[in-house]
Amino acid sequence: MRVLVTGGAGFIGANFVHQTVRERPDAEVTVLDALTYAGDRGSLAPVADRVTLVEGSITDGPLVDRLVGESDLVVHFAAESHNDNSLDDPSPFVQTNLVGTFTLLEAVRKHGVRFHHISTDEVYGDLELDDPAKFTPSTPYNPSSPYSSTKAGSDLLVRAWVRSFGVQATISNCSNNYGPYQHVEKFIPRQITNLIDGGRPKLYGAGLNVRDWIHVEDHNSAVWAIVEKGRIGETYLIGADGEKNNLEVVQTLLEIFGRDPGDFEHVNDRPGHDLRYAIDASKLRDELGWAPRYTDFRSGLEATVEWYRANEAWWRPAKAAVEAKYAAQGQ
Ligand code: NAD
Ligand code: TDX
Repeated sequence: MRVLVTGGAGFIGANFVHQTVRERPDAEVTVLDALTYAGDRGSLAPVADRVTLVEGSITDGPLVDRLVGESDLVVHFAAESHNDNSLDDPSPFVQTNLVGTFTLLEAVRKHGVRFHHISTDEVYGDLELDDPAKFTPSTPYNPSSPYSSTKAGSDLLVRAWVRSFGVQATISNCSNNYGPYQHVEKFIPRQITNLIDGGRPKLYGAGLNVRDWIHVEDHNSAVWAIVEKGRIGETYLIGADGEKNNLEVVQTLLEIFGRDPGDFEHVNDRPGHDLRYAIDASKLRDELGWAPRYTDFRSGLEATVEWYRANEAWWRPAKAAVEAKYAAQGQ
């Protein structure tokens, strides 16, 4: 099977490529990635002999048309993915997340290629901290940020291309991922690398916002389950019942590093900061028989800390500029 992975040099896409190469010897993998600040050729180095990396943008119609025409399946991870950046400059979010997804949809429509669209739980907005409810596939869309609104728009494009043009597509909306190869701008790698450097974790506001953490390997095994067994046109929510507030995550990291549980800083909050995300993944579990394997958050976090300790050469080049940008925002 010829698989085109967009955004395969980013965090989740690179882990997807590693998992695919490891578990599916007959898959021929091509990655289309613009190698923005978030993409790193080095993330694919361990599988370079099994993967063709094409440097280019999903907004490039002729390139996308050619690559899709040579594929049996497209798994679409490429996106501008960081909320804080979308508050600074929304324009690449509109280009990549909306125009890029549109460009891919036109190509899969023309060539009749199976398409899986990777999206986020943030399209549903947020939940109250004391609300027992979780997001389900019927929760109304209510995105808060330029990032999540462009992801919501891209989901709606996919749904419309399924209904209007019979495109063979599925959608997944996943909760917050953690694991190897995540950019140091994101919450968990930022705090791990601060701690490796002897610094303090930085909590936005009071640190009470809740995220529903899932290991990236579990996200990607769910994607394969949907690609192989999901019903065309359906949306599946991916989550592993991993709700934690940001303060709890920071305190677990401090414990892993043998530091004092109070040794963190409160910094400026994110404007419009979503309070809580929580996923009801029962459709995925019941219909497709999927289950997560990384159910112990603390040991998943310990393994992730070990990965960042062992792979300083991978993250170090980006660290100073990320911290300078945050410092300019009081974060
Ligand atoms: P990331 O920022 O680490 O990686 C994005 C990748 O896309 C990078 O390699 C980048 O170079 C590439 N890219 C950006 N613009 C491109 C363009 N125009 N053309 C081609 N490539 C381009 O993101 P991630 O965290 O790996 O997220 C991957 C996908 O998963 C995104 O669609 C995101 O919305 C979704 N998602 C992420 C999470 C999470 O917790 N990180 C959770 C749910 C869903
Ligand atoms: O230094 C920090 N301190 C802090 O308290 C950073 C960088 C973040 N935070 C908070 C903000 C959020 O409540 O931690 C939480 C997680 O922040 P991010 O890692 O920026 O993730 P989030 O905004 O929740 O979005 C992520 O999950 C859903 C991904 O970046 C998205 O791509 C995905 O769609």
